[in-house]
Amino acid sequence: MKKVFTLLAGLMMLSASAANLTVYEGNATSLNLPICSNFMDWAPYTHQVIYPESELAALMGQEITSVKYYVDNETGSTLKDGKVALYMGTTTQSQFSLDGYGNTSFISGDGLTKVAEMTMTVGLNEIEFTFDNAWTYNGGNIVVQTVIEEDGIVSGSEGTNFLGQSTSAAYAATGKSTARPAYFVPKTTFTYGGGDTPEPEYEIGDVNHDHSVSIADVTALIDLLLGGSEAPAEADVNGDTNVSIADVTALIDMLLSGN
Ligand SMILES: [Ca+2]
Ligand SMILES: [Ca+2]
Repeated sequence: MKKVFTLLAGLMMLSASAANLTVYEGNATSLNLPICSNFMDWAPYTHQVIYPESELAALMGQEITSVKYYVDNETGSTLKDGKVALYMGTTTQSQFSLDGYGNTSFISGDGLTKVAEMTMTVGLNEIEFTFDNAWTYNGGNIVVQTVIEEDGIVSGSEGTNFLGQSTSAAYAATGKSTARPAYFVPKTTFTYGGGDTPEPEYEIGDVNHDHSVSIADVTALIDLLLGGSEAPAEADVNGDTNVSIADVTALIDMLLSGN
């Protein structure tokens, strides 16, 4: 009976619910990234941030469904209105490089996908872009681009302070006609895993998970029964929801019959 529960628990764990990955937690602040509210009336003012692959292991193969940023309201900042679009993509660049004039180049927008847009409102502590369609991450450095899409009203010089980390290398760039490197990365939460985690697929009888059914699986199954260790679903060869000596017989029959 214990083995049945083990099998059921294993199957239930394959369906994952949404999870979060937060990167660049810190108390440094920026008026320019991820969205520069002082240029909220200067569409299409653009911001790009690179997130190196080394920070993103938890996201591998996952569907990302939102990106969230954090406002430092303790500095009394205000968030200007205006519509902002958010794009996701990957890049081989690990940072932005300087040209001889202190400028840089944006990563081409051609490979970026627009996933969300929202109108900024005053007083938010967190700004979360919920994606219209999930964006699947399959490795590489992520680039997130925000673009002021429709002008809002900007009065005075007050801006929105976002929390994050200062950096020595340029992981970000901002600008309109000219891209300038920036030495700040915003605290960012990626929400992922809205769908089911893909199940590894093994044939029934492939007890040792080497993607073939052979005499080695008989040995593995016997070891497993003698050792009392947790049985994979594939070990239930006869399909009676229990893993027992009867499955050894069923597996040998299967091998002998060539099915
Ligand atoms: Ca096998
Ligand atoms: Ca069985």
